Amino acid sequence: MTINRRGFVAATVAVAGSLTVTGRYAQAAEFVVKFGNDVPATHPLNLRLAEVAPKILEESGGRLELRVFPNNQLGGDTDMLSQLRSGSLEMMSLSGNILSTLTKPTSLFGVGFAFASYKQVWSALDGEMGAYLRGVIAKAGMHALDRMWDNGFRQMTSGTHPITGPDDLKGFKMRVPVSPQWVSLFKALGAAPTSINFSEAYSALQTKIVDGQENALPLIDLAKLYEVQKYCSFTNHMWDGFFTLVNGKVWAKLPPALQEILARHINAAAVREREDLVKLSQTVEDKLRKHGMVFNTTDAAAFRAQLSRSGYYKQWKENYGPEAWALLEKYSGPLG
Ligand code: X2X
Repeated sequence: MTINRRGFVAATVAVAGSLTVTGRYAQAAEFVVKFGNDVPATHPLNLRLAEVAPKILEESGGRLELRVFPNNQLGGDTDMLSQLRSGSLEMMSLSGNILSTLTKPTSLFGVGFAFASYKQVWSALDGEMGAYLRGVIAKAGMHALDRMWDNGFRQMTSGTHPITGPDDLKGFKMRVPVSPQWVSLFKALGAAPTSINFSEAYSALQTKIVDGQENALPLIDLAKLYEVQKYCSFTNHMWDGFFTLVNGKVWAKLPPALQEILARHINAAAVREREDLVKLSQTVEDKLRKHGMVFNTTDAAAFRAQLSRSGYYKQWKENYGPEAWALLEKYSGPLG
């Protein structure tokens, strides 16, 4: 095998972090689509995107090139979302909870302790609830692909003391993503939440601007949050997932054949990523223990009782309205 100049350049770019695909297509692609996201390059979302990018280029006959920018390289979620809206960024993956700063109902799946299993999650998001939320996103001028990526069931971590129940959260400075749903959830639990983009979360924990954060175990590991956190409490307080968003005008300009290729490959990648995350979850706890993290379990009923007492469920039921709330309870069972 000879390594030609182009091959060398491609390898250098990949090492630099943007998972650019070149290859035997000498000319620039007709459509170059940048895809930004907030998780490390080692996260299954990025590994699966890196796998389908060359397939998209190949199947489109070199017309459509997907360039992936992992790990907040293009800015934090808030920045990327403005770029996506203005059209300077073509695609991104984003938690529906964060997107809800623009499209309120897309945080519906983030209601605290709504989902208890992946079976509930995927029947809701691949079913009627997902279709409803994608409709809301379309009205806001963005196109959401059909299959969401898994970001996992979230657990709380702390640098000061283990969270064993709501009492341990009193006044606790919790980093949460930029989203009214998250702020409301942790306020209702008695904590002092601060909205910080994930791009700044590690340093906020390191400099002790906040005491803790909450995320799924695979991301706690891949983003090395164990370096700046000691305790991990199994709370499963929220499931979170990413929509794949395309700027509405960019989507409309893509010829239908290219839309189909892009959507099919990325939807398939998302479904594989869900399986990857489940597999990772089976081994990651041991790994984090080896890094010195200390684990404890908690009782969901105690947290839920606190949320009911504080009027959290009642408030969100009114906020989302009866139609959306009924759609949530159809999958989660009665809440409140
Ligand atoms: O910001 C987070 O914590 C993250 C990466 O999980 C989300 O995108 C919601």
